[in-house]
Amino acid sequence: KIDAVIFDLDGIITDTAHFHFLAWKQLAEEIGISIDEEFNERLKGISRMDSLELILEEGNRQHDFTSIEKEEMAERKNANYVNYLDELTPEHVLPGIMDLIKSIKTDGIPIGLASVSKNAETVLRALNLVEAFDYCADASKISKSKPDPEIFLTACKGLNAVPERSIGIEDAVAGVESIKASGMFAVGVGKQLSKADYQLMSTGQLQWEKIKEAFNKWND
Ligand code: G16
Ligand code: MG
Repeated sequence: KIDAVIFDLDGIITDTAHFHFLAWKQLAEEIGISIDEEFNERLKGISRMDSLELILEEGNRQHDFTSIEKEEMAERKNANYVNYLDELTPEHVLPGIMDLIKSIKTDGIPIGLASVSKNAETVLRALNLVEAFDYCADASKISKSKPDPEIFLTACKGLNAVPERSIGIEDAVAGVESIKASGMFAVGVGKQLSKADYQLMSTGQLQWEKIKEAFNKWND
């Protein structure tokens, strides 16, 4: 029996991961640091302030700014990111996701969200997906970002689900680590996710029957 399926938001439900990258890249360039897509993999699932710290470290500038300046930089990044969200419509739900949600619902299994983003609700609204989720664990409900298991454990609790009988779906290295630390079965979508229990290269390959099969094997 599967208790719940819990989705990551950025990079799984929709490609806001790319908007986060563009917004950070611009901020980084303003202070003379250049980041690429490979470096960006390390920012996925990491909170806003922790992401900024990683970027400053990358440019060896971690001691050059006061905390007020850092707050201001994080706000600037967010304003830029939120601008991108204006373009978001239900058409931006990634391939395979709507079918997957439908199949899980047909089986009567609760669906949760685990996103450390303070913009999670705005994103779900823009995608017209608020109703699809039985419980959302977001930044307001946790104190530690991924890879800590807190966010996935919070989502399980909110759905009355036992982690060992639940499935998490993630595109980030830190996200897969968070799922595994919580005791859940991890579906990883993308490269660098060999720690996942079941790995695919794109959301379009997500098939509920195949996921259940892999979960049952793992659960044996
Ligand atoms: C997301 C992104 C991260 C982002 C974080 C905080 O986490 O993956 O890149 O830094 O949220 O977002 P915000 O600045 O909007 O609060 P998740 O858990 O949805 O992958
Ligand atoms: Mg993600």
